Amino acid sequence: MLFPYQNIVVLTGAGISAESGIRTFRDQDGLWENHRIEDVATPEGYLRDPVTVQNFYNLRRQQLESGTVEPNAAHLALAELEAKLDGKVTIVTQNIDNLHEAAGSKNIIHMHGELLKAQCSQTGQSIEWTGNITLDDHCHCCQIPAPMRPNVVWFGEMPIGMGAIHEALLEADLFISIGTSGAVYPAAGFVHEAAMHGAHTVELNLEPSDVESEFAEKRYGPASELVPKFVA
Ligand code: BJW
Repeated sequence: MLFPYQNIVVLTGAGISAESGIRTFRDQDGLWENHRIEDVATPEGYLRDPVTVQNFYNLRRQQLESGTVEPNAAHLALAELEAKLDGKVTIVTQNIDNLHEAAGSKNIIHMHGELLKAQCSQTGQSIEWTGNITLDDHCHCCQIPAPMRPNVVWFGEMPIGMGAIHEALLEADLFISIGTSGAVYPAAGFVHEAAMHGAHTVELNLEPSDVESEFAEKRYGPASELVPKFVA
């Protein structure tokens, strides 16, 4: 049977990359077990202690650049779906890794930023980045060069691409949420928005998320098994 949808929005979270060896945030052994959110994922934390915050992201960037992290069957199945579908697949990812790109997906919105980019702390302008970001790295866009910071969205900051995301949700006939706890807004509200506009909504996760009751259909298990089966 042909996949019976033509406008698909896929929201992904840390759970889709867990089986590729990237730590999630809120699970046992997640990143928030050893770090306080307010220290490493807020603009205030960065202002208080930029070295700790840069280190937190430098270590995660090193992991991505080490060549040991590869897309898993879930990333690959989504890329295959986009390639074969007679329609549109928009991946809205909260992840800052590059595993959707590595799998071959093309239409990706990184709403919480990208680890392999740095941004000017003054203007927000971003550029491709490899290696560590240090306090000595400054931008080329300001008259008085400003420090570079990780190109990520911290609590209290505006997520990236919200206009394009709302547009995609408006048109969607299918909304799939994969590997996200539903603990962080505005992403956790997308299921409601998609359903209001008439999309069928599906949760694929290891366990029920905080917004599980909003979904019309749910399947629980590892993403690498659920996603290829669902999009086949
Ligand atoms: C598996 C698996 C396997 C494991 N297979 N599954 C409304 C109400 C209340 C509060 C707010 C609200 N609106 C905004 C707020 C404030 C705030 C917020 O949400 N606070 C909450 C604490 C309530 N939001 C913000 O500040 C956001 N900005 C904002 O709202 O701007 C204003 C605005 C106004 C109007 C419109 C739009 C905007 C910004 C949020 C920024 C989040 N940043 C982080 C850090 C990014 C950089 C980095 O990576 O370090 O983003 S925090 C962290 O959480 C990261 C993630 O992207 C995000 C979500 O986490 P995720 O991906 O869900 O991971 P986990 O660990 O939570 O869950 C993993 C899941 O996978 C689990 O369910 C597992 O079971 C599952 N899993 N293995 C399948 N193998």
